[in-house]
Amino acid sequence: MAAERTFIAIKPDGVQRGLIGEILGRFERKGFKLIALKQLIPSRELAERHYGVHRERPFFSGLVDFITSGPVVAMVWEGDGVIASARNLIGATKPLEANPGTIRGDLAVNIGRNVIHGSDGLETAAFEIGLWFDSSELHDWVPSDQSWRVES
Ligand code: IDP
Ligand code: MG
Repeated sequence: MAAERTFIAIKPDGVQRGLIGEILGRFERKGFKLIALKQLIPSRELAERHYGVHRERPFFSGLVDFITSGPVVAMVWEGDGVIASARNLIGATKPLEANPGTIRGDLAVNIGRNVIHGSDGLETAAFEIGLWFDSSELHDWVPSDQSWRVES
């Protein structure tokens, strides 16, 4: 069975606030494997497709304005249970309700500036990875210390 993968993006507020290293470090230290990483300013079309499920919501156009306003750091992380675990590392959508110890709980105060995105399920993850990355940008590899994290 193919290993589980999720799409994670540091939003423009996280990049502008200098939180890239802090956020990457949390995923690295947890023990997940980085499969892809790039910085880009998303086009409006990409942002609208990414947030397509929220198209009818009142905050949609503001959300698209924000996510296209500057560089985003887009990533794919891999590991058993990574989709749900990443959501736990990220914390609740409303930063004031996110638990301390989570990225949003520790680093954000506002729902419209909540620093990071993470896929919310298997189908969404596959859709978002395909939307943001070409398959040639995904790199499988074996970390040299893998046996110290995962039983073989
Ligand atoms: P998620 O990012 O935790 O998965 P979603 O409900 O999928 O949360 O919403 C997507 C993004 O839309 C949120 O991360 C947040 O930035 C923004 N958002 C959601 N609800 C609101 C709102 O009520 N006002 C403003 N922005 C919102
Ligand atoms: Mg969501």
